[in-house]
Amino acid sequence: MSAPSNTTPAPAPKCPFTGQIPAETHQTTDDLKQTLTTNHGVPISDNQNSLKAGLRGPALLEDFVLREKITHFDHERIPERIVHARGSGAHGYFQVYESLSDITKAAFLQNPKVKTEVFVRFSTVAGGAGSGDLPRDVRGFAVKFYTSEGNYDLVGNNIPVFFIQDAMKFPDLVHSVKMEPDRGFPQAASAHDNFWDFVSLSPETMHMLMWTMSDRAIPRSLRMIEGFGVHTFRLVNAEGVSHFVKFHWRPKLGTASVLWDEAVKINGADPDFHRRDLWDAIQNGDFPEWELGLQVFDEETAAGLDFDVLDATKLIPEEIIPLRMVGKLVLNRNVDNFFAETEQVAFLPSNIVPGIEFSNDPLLQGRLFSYQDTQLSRLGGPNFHQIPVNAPRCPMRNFQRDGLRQMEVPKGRVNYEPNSFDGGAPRENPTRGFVSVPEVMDGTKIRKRSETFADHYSQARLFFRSMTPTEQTHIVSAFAFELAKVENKPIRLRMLGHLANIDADLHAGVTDALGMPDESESIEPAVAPRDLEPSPSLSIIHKAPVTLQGRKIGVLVTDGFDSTLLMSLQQRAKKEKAAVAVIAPKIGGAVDSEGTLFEADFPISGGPSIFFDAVVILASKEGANDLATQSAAVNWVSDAFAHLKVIGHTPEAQPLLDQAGVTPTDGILPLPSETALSKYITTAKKGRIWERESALRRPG
Ligand code: HDE
Repeated sequence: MSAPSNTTPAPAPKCPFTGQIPAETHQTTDDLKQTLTTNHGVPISDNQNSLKAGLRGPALLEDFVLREKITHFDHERIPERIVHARGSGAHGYFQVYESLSDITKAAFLQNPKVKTEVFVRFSTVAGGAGSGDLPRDVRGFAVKFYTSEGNYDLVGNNIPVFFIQDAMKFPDLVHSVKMEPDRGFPQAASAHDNFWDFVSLSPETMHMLMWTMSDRAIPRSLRMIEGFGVHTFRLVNAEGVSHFVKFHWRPKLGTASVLWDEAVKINGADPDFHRRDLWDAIQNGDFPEWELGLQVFDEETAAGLDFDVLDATKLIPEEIIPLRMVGKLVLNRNVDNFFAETEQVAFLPSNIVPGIEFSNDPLLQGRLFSYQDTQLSRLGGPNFHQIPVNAPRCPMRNFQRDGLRQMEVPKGRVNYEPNSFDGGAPRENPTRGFVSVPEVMDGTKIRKRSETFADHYSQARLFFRSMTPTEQTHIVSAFAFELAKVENKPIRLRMLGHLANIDADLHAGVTDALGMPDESESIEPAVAPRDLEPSPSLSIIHKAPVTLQGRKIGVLVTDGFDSTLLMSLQQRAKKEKAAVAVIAPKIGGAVDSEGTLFEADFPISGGPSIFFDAVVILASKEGANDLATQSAAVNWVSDAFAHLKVIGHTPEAQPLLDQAGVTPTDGILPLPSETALSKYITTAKKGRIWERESALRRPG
């Protein structure tokens, strides 16, 4: 049994006579229910001292209390996930809008009144468990549905395609992106030789690279990422009719990203930026929500597409097969214990339920084996399904027995089937049990890739050409940044050759940003790329919602500030479901023009403007003049400007703005009085001022 948790820290115990904190602190109790015990329940009398031979003598081997405590501590860490090691999880539920019985018999997709419990874990891929939240990386989006017919795991990413087409290449892909084996760096970064060497030798990675070099790989919040099942799956209805399906998660708050310069700075200022944001939102009752969208299509439609639906490096544009929105996912409960739940959760793409099936995607087929296998070493044996976060919520019975970490005590003589001893023992169920779609299989045993997988450039080109000019510039910059970190020039030149095959402007942009105009290697594509119809739905900026919901406004105040403006802003932000944080020169707060102290949420150094979506500077004349001499305050403002944020400011703040190089352009809004706040809110709802960027930053 674990000790009761205390959320408010108690003051250190003091001696009642002297008032001093004693040299050794013993917090004792007479209540057996509150008594500390060993793992085996033996009450502990002293939790501060080991058993010794004399006060100053050596420790005794018989001190079972010490040995148990230390042994447990020594094994507190389990092997971290080889990929997706850094993650954040939460509980919630999923609910369909209407019965999906036309396409699937899955029990949890039948009744709109049923809320199916879920556990969701978001993750980065390349970094270790202690790495920062904002590397340029794919995000994992794994959902475990505890359905009435067993656990269904939809283990997806925030990008709809993947680097490779066949599971055989996965260990090489992961080895190449992880820290280089001789030197042990870089951590959580694809910007190094090994990664670009591997991908430039694997043209199938080109489409995915366009996504990872785009803003999708640096999300603003886990609450603002899309999710995708990536592979093609099957849905099967009660009549046995099967359809192909692609799964999509759409965040209610819209999809949003940070800028690369922000990502770099956030990683330093708050490496837990995403984890904290998710935790805080749930804690505050702002439950993150996603809609589940399906692209459902039959074999004939699949055959008519100009790529193979079994190829995970391809997507089906929504403009070709629109999404059917079928239900919602709500995360409404933080974990009670990070290790027990987020760390020990075991997702298995092989966890499916009647009504949902796999396809022959060779990447998916490899995953069906890998995840089960991984859990054996990560969670110490075959009984990891008994860990509470992994256990099905519906009854589970079979004759699998024993093994490491067996937590259950199965009763009775019979541990096999068929048996004639126990009429009540579990038996197979031909009608309700899982039956696979009787797909005809007839092929030669072969180790080869299908030619229908050979076009590696057309969809990469489609993606680039579907972006707004701003997003294209960011992609160019990301390639330039990453390739500039590649020390071996031939790797850079090889990669530039691929970019030339994708798009001439992309190639020109990157070569120009690198200062390497005419040196690319020429790469002969296996299949010549085609010009496909652009898909605007792939652009984040194109479909950005006009909203402040879930966003955060940072308000910088100084002594003598006008608190009516602050309070009015707080009210308006609340109406928009946005949060406001107060930043003052010191954490103690600032005194307004009436002499009232307002506590701060952050001091300037601890609350840089990179944490916020829009900012306001409520400085008095003296306050602004003073802050104009302080680099932290000047950076706060110049960063907000360079990161294209809407900046509201009192006229008195002008000296600080001048010092920060803020020029009076779009999105710089003076706030002489409360009435100007409406315009501020309307402008901030539109998000960043993208038009500002070209004057401030060149690609590279
Ligand atoms: Fe994974 N992947 N993966 N993966 N993956 C793991 O499983 C693997 C792939 C994804 O929050 C591991 O339990 C292989 C695609 C997520 O716990 C491991 C292949 C997609 C998570 C593994 C892939 C994913 C993982 C590591 C190629 C998107 C984190 C620990 C055949 C559709 C789940 C673990 C969590 C985790 C293997 C490719 C998503 C090693 C062999 C494609 C979200 O088993």
